[in-house]
Amino acid sequence: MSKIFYITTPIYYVNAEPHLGHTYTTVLADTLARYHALAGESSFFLTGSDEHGEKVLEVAAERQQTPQQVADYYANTFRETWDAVGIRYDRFIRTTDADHQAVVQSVLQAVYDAGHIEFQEYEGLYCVGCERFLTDRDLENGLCTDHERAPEKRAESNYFFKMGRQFSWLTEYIDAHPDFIRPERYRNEVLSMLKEESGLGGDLCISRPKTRLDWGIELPFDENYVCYVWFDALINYLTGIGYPDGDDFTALWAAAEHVVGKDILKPHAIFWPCMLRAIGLDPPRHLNVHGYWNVEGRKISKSLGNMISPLAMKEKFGFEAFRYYLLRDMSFGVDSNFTQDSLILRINADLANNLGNLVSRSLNMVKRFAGGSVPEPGPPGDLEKEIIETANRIVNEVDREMRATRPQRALESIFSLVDATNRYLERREPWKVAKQEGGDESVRTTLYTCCEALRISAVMLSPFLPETAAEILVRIGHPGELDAARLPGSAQWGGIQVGATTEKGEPLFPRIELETTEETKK
Ligand code: ME8
Repeated sequence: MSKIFYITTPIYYVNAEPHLGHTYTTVLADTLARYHALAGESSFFLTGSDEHGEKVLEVAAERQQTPQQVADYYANTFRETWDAVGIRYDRFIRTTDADHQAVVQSVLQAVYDAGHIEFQEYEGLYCVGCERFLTDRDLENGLCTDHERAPEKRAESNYFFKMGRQFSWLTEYIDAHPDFIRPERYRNEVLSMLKEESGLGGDLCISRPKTRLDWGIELPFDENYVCYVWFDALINYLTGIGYPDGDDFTALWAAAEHVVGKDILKPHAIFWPCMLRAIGLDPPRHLNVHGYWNVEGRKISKSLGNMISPLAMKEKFGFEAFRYYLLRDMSFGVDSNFTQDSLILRINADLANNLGNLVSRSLNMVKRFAGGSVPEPGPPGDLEKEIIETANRIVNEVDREMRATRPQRALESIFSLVDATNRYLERREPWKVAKQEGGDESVRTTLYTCCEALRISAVMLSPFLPETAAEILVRIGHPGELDAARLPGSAQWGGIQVGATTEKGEPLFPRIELETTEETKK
C-alpha cells in the first residue's frame, strides 16, 4: 500500500463566488485527504485559483478594476470560504504566484525545445466561458452546450502544441490502465473524444497574442504572446508540489490523483497526459470525475441566482450536515439534484434520528445505569458478536470504497454499523433488563457494546464529519483520540477504555422542520 497520497481539486476561476459545485469537489478532496491520513499515509491536498485568461478581463472591464484586483478579490474569497468551513488544504496555489509563473515558463521552454510546439495560422470557434476552441460535439444549435453562449470565430497566428502525435500512445495507455479515468463512463467518453480529435489533427493552440490578451504568462520564446490559460492552469498540479526538484516531488507525483467535474474532462484526460509526456512525466495515478449538481432541477447559474453559497448553508444547517449531504447524496460520477427538502430529509433521517439518537440514547443510559462511565462488559453473546462482525466488516469496506472514490458507499457502510447498533439496543432493551434481578452484567455489556460501536463509527466518520466525530469521542470519554488514530488499528474492537467518563450533551443534530413553502402546499 502506498504511503503517500496527493490529491487536487481543479483550481477555480476567479470570476464568481464559490458555489455548491465547487464546494462538493473541495469537500470530497478534503475527505479523501483526511481518509488517507487516517490510514497512515502522508497526504498532500492542493487547491487554489485559476487567475489568467479572458474571463477575468471581462469581469475587470465590467467593474473598472485591474485583472489583478479581480483575481485578488476572488482568490481571497475562495480561500477564506474554505478556511471558514474547515477545509484542510496543504497549499492554496494561485496561478499568479511567482513560483508557478516560473514553472510554466520552464515547461513551455522544455516542450518547445523538444520540438512539440509549432507556429501556425488557425481559424476556429472560441468559447470564452470554456476558454478553449470548440469542436462540433461542444455545440448545440450553434451555442456552447456548457455556457449557452455563441462562440466567436477567431483567426490568428499562434503557437500550437502538437498533441495529436501522442494520441495513439494515450489511447493505449488508457486501455492498459482501466482505472486511470474513473468511473468507467468517462473513460469511454475520452476514448471516443480521442478518436474524434485524431480526425481533426489534435493540435492545441497554446498562445494568445498580447495585442488581444495581455493578462497571462509570457511565452519564454516569444514576448509578443502569453500562454493559453489551460496550459498554464494544468501545470499548477506540478508547481504545487515543488516541480522540478522539490524534495518530495517524485514521490508525490507518483501518488497523484485529481478530482474534477465532468465539464473539464477533456483538458484533464487529453491535454494534460500529453503535456506531461512531452516533459517526460507519467500521467497522474487516477483522474476521478464526478457528475454535475443541479439545484431544484435546474442548472446552477448566476442568472438564476441558484448558486447555493457554502457559507449560507453553514449558517442555516451547519457545515457538517451540509458536507454529509453532499457526500452521501451524490453517487460518484452521476449527476445529482440538490433540493432543500432532500437536504433536510437526509439530515433528519441519518444524522438526527440515526447517529444523533444512538449517541443520546446510549449516553443517557450509561449515565442512568452505569454511573456515567464506560462499563466493564461481560463475555459477548450472539448479538454482540454480530455488532463486532459488522464493525470489522465496515473497516475493510470503507477502505475499498474510499480507494475507489465512492464516498457515498463508504458512508452507507459506516451507517450500517450505526443502524445495526440502534437495532441491537432495541433487541437488548437494557432499560427493561436493568429492572430485572441479575440483569446488571447484561446491561453493562450492552452499554459497553454501544460505546465501542460509537467509538469505531466516530473514527471511521472522522474524514467525512471531522467535528462531529471529535465531539462523539469527547462524549464517550476519548478526547484527542483522533490525534493518533490510524487505521485499521484504531478501529479494532476493544479499543475503548473501561471507566472513561462519558457526557450526554445536547442533541448532536436537532431535527429540522421542513419549511412549508407555497410550492409544497400545493
Ligand atoms: O473549470 N456540479 O474552473 P471553474 C458539480 N479553472 N461540480 C461543479 C459544478 C456543478 N454544477 N459547477 C462547478 C475551471 N463545479 C478551471 C479549472 S483546473 C487546472 C482548471 C466544480 O471555476 C467542478 O469541480 O469553472 C468543476 O470541474 C469545477 O467546479 C469548475 O470550476
